[in-house]
Amino acid sequence: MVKINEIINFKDHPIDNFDYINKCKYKISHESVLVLENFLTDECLNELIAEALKLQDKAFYCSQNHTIFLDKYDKNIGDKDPLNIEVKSDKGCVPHDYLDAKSKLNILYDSQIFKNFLKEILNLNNLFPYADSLSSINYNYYQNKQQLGWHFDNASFAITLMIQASDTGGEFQYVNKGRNYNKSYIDKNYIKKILDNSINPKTIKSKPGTLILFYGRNYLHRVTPVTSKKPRILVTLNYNEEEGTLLSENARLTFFGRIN
Ligand SMILES: O=C(O)CCC(=O)C(=O)O
Ligand SMILES: [Fe+2]
Repeated sequence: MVKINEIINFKDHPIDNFDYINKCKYKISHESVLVLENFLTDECLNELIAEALKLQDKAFYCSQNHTIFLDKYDKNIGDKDPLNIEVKSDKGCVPHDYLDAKSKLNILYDSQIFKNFLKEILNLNNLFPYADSLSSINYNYYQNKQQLGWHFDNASFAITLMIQASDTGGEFQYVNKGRNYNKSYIDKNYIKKILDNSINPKTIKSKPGTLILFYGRNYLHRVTPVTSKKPRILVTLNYNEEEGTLLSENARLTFFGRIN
């Protein structure tokens, strides 16, 4: 059986250590994101790169325009309202059911040590997989010219694992102001400035093996267009606080091209 220390680089990231957990908690609460470089062992990263390349031709590519809330443009509102401005997203996605049961991603995703770490850092009571067979773990492929437009996630937090960086472009950008979901607060002027490119967002250029945690429902974020032949490949590890959650059929059709 594969042990979790064959997957996670415990030397740099002792995720079951009290002091390390507190350091991570401090970071995410002060900087809004937590970036853990070299999170995976070299052996695991190499295996995941091979798996990602093997599954690449199974990716479903979607191209869509959407608002920052991932909604459709509402012609009754018009484009003066920043919440109704359209941006473009196109990327490929491999759903969970294409992964081998023995994939190290499944072992990491189900690992109690890893889930306890996430619960501590993100102050969550529970973490459950999606109840559908597609949405829990996804490989995402951003080919040349592909991007993810500015958006807020529907889920409160996001966990990503970089597998392969593009040579150029494909940068993760975010701002940590503009919305407080729990307080129903949204700053339209600030959002307009982001969409106009008149505010410089923060940029993270992550290397393969980097784990990123961020509050995607409160912080507007995007991935800039890839400008190299080499695609950007990234895994999203998607959990829910409630047991039995399904990704909506509409979202499954959009991102995976099928419902089950
Ligand atoms: O690809 C990334 O780095 C971010 C992905 C993301 O924001 C999303 O899937 O909602
Ligand atoms: Fe997102």
